[in-house]
Amino acid sequence: MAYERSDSPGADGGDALALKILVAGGFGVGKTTLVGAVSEIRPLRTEERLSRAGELVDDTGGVDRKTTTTVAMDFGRITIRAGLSLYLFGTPGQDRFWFLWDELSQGALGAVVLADTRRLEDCFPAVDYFEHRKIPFVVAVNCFEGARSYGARDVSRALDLDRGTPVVLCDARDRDSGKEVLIRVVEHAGRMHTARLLDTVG
Ligand SMILES: Nc1nc2c(ncn2[C@@H]2O[C@H](COP(=O)(O)OP(=O)(O)OP(=O)(O)O)[C@@H](O)[C@H]2O)c(=O)[nH]1
Ligand SMILES: [Mg+2]
Repeated sequence: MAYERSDSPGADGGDALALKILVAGGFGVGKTTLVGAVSEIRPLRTEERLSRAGELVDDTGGVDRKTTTTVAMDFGRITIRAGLSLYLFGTPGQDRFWFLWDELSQGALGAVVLADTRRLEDCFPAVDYFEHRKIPFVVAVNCFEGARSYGARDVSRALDLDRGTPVVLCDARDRDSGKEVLIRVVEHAGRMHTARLLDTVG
């Protein structure tokens, strides 16, 4: 189920709608940061310290000053407008937690794939994952300082995305920027789901 109706009323007095959105992408790309920046509730986090033992398996190359990593998920909530809120589920970034993705993606309306242009290839698995499962997604480039800036078109080409897949630039630490990304996901997912519906009836 991609959404649920909650008991609290929406602006027009109708039921409020709560949609599930995943925030995915490679290790250390800013998923936990994004969920924390936009969430109106204190986000649920499952961070563990990156340990010396983990250095052998945790790929910290290119990720500066990172001391913790997500081991299960992030959870947050944001109201997009009266009557429409999003439940955000941030995925763990490391390969060894892949087994959690199927569970987390159950019932998701759409997803954000966060990307870092210094390590663009790290988001290939997330892109593949959502493409195969036909879960609508947008690619959000988290613009770290010091990273060369690329246009949305370059990123789209480098990732070999379908033409309709939106690419947006963002700052995962900034609430408005994060909210903008989430609005794009909802719009894109809405278009994709409508097109599929028309396909099945037509
Ligand atoms: N300069 C800069 N630093 C950022 C930005 N986003 C995140 N960071 C930092 O980058 C590091 C990684 O952020 P996280 O949010 O933990 O990344 P993650 O994708 O959740 O990582 P995993 O769960 O371990 O895969 C943290 O030290 C953040 O403070 C950004 O936009 N700019
Ligand atoms: Mg994280």
